[in-house]
Amino acid sequence: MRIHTALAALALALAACSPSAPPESATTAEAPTAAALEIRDAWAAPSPGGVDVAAGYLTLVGGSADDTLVSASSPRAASVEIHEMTMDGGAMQMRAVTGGLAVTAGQTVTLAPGGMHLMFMGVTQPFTPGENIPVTLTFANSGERTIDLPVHPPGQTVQH
Ligand SMILES: [Cu+2]
Repeated sequence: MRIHTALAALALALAACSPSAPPESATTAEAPTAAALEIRDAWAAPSPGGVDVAAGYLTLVGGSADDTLVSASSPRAASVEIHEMTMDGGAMQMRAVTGGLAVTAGQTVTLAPGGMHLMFMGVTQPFTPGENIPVTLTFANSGERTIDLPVHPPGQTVQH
């Protein structure tokens, strides 16, 4: 009889410890708000006269879902390509990113001097400091985003 009493007491103790029902929040919690892809720190480097290419840079911060920067365009260039730098036999070369630029959820992709960049091809009017270059970025999931790239020399921050 003593053993049965001890077991009953133990069972009561365990029952007291376990919650009688799941917390309210567990059943009414909403899905986290979907975060949008962000475009930060966009700028373009000045281009010297007589050169028909120019480079633009920016930082992409992935949202809740994976995305891909598929293409870019600008009224200031015949075409805009997404370029990456690669080492080829000890020489730095650039080439177009094939298949788009992946922007994984929550990850940051930086386009900066010496690395990936937007390459403006067929530029007829040089990029001069102080002006803004409109660029439309097309993403597989986020659609089109049109932004302005302020033109300034590398290393300078944007003047507000
Ligand atoms: Cu390039």
